[in-house]
Amino acid sequence: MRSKIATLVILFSAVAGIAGFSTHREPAQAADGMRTINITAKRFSFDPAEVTLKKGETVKLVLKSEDVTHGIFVRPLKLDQDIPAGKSVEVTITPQTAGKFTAICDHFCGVGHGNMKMTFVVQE
Ligand SMILES: [Cu+2]
Repeated sequence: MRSKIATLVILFSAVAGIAGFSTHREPAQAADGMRTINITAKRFSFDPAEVTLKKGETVKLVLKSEDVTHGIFVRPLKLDQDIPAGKSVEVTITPQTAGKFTAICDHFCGVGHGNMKMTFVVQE
């Protein structure tokens, strides 16, 4: 009787393994090897307020809005992306110029919209 149960357990584990019900998960970053940076937009700021990048390094930005639709615009980084209300979007950027760049929210989001900014520092 005991060995029957053991066989069933082993069988179930094998089937579950084949079906991909494994509890082991690789971190998302390992899939494409890109550094991922999370930025949260919320009336009327970005968090973090400053992000440091490396010239020539492609990074994935995961942009999330916790309230209304925002935008993020930095011309020198060729970044111009809407961040839909309550959602996340992913974009990849590869900075080509070192420097300090100000990102602005370019989707009207309320009275503090004009001051909704963050900084990207691109190191040589
Ligand atoms: Cu805004």
